[in-house]
Amino acid sequence: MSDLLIQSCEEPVRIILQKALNGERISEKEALVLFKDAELASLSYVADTIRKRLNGNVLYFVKNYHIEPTNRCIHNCKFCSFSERISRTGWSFSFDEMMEMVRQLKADITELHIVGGVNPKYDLDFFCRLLEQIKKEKPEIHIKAFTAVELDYIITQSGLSFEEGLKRLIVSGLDSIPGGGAEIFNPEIRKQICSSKTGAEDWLKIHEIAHQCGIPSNATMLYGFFETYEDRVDHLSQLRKLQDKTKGFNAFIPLKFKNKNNEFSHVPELSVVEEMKNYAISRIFLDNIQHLKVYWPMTGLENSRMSLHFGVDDFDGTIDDSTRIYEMAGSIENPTLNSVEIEKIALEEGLQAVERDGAYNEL
Ligand code: V47
Ligand code: SF4
Repeated sequence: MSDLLIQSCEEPVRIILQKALNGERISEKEALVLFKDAELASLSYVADTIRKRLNGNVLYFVKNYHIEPTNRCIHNCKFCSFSERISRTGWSFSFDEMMEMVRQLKADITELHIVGGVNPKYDLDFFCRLLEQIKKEKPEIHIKAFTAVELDYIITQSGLSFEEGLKRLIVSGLDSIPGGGAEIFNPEIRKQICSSKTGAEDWLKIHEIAHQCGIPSNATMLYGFFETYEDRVDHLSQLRKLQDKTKGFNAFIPLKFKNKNNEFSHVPELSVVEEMKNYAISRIFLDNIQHLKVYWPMTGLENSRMSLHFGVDDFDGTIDDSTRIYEMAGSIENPTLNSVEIEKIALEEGLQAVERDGAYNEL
């Protein structure tokens, strides 16, 4: 039946999908053809087949907690609903306040995700001390912290090279780097959506150095403004090239632009069809990145469930109502799921939920 689906596609889509099903790498041009001409049902079939081949019939999740140190930020990204400039309620937690959050963590939390605005109040020494103290309190916890944009700022301010700065953070307890700040690599689009922020070259360089220093990272792509399919394919291609070199990316996380409470509120959000298509083509194109993650607090539960049929194998985390970034952009309020709820979602979608730790070891 599903092979019939592929056979019924017109050329060249049929040939490209057959190639992907055979385990062959597709080119940038071929990915573009899929974006422009492929039917959603056939993309779903191929992405789902690849997901099963890579990860079995499993839906991974992690018990995690987010600390967002501050929403006071020197940058002015037009899509941001989180920064004090837009939300009008600002915070910047002190060392002790963040340590109190760590002490209050439930015993079964295995991953701490620390990401916030770029705020000169915090420097490299501050974050190294914070990491050291967290590891003293919770030696087993995996700390995934600081986007390349935050790293760029704190390391540059310290006068160290990226390599020296990253090594200091790693010695202090940093275990991996989250995927934020990648946005879309095309410099022209970046100029329009986040002009002051770390450019694509430095974003990629910081991740490359982190991989060389022995820690993994994730990668994101923020899409759905006025970028073209060519821009998205170029973004995916730059990630695939770096991954060929370092093998350091654990997961890719596509993030569809949400338009509430930001300077781009006039830009309409993409349809769910476009969103699912983007998951599927990401899964097909990124043949060297093991996991495709849906960040459910942002995507919403209904669409997140649907994404499990378009190549996604990683549901991110339990979150425990610890993030504000997406709620502010118009997503789920008070996001939290327990493992029983994630297991139920997995089962209803024909998958088996498997708890993982921050390093993707099954627990
Ligand atoms: O870099 C900000 C995006 C990112 C909006 O690595 C928006 O495990 C859509 O990267 N609409 C930060 N997206 C979050 C992030 C992340 C989240 C969860 C897990 C991981 C991981 C990484 O959020 C930003 C930006 O691309 N973002 N505003 C918005 N209005
Ligand atoms: Fe700052 Fe991040 Fe918001 Fe940009 S997206 S303004 S870097 S908090």
